[in-house]
Amino acid sequence: MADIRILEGASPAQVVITQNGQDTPLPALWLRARSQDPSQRDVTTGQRLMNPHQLPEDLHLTSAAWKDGQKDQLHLAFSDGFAGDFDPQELISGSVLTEECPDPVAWRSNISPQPVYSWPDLADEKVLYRALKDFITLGFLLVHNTPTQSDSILSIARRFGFVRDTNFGPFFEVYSRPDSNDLAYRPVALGPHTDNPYRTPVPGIQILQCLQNETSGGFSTLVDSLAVAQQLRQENPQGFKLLSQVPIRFEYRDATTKLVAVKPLIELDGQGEMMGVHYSPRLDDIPLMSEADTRLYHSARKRFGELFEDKAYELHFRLEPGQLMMFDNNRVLHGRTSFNPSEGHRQLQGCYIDRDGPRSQYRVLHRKLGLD
Ligand SMILES: O=C(O)CCC(=O)C(=O)O
Repeated sequence: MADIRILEGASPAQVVITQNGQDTPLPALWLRARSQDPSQRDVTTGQRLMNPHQLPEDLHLTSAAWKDGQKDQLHLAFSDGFAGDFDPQELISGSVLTEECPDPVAWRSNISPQPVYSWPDLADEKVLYRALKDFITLGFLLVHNTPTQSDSILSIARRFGFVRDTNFGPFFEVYSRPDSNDLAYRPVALGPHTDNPYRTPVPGIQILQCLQNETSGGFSTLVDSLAVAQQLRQENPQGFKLLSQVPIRFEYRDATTKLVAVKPLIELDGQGEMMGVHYSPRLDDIPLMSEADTRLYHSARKRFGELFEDKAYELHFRLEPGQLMMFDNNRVLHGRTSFNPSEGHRQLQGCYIDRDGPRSQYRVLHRKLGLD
């Protein structure tokens, strides 16, 4: 439990946050920028009206006191002449930068229960909240009993976020046709991959909905790259580092489009934590490196690929008409087994939405359902 204290006798005045018996000083520049005073922040949007970059570098507190002797409002005065009230709870929550979403939980093929929801049930906000929480944690959802009109996928997608239009249109039809502009539109097996690594930004979330499958094949697969990358990092830290540092090139082209992006296969954040992967062996080229570095890179990528195809990590299921999978395209890889179009028609529709849609809805529902 954290607490805000004024450091007795400090000069200049000093406010600290105390946690687990340890004091951490709150710098005047940090405090001043957090002011919620209406002269500093717009009351409706919470957006700042002043530019904290312009504060004097030697800014310090000239006084700190509890307002009216109560510990629910701090009154702080600063050397640039500004003085105002500060809520200690706001300072405590602001002391940790968080996205206000649950942390991801890596999963393998034995994940239980699987996050399966029925579309009509998602009309209930409590169920929707649970589904969003599962999605953020696990990176995927399976939704059954969805409407299957020819453009239902768009209204389904809009339930979760904003649709990302691309050169394939607001949504795309996945059925077998000769000479089509992507291997996804042929009956061949597709190994685990992320979609469109050649775009900037890469589409965040993909929805694939089954409208028809009269064939005995065309099973869907999902693999959590978080679980696979944890394993690779443990087995071969040097290989993991190479995959996260060496940029590779992804390309897509057809008669009217040429998309190219150069980036590492594994994307890390500033703290070295996994953000996601860009993985599509049918679309990538590695840079020219020395013989030795090429072998090292090859062996790391080969092992990564083996793990992606390892059944211990893979969910393997058949999407029936009206069922869909929605997955974080930068985290959860998808694939399908081959099918024989002469057995009958197989048709899926797909579309992309931005990654932040479900996260925004989750936060809004969290507050609305009184869970703050
Ligand atoms: O046909 C499928 O099940 C998946 C197609 C696919 O992987 C894609 O469109 O990216």
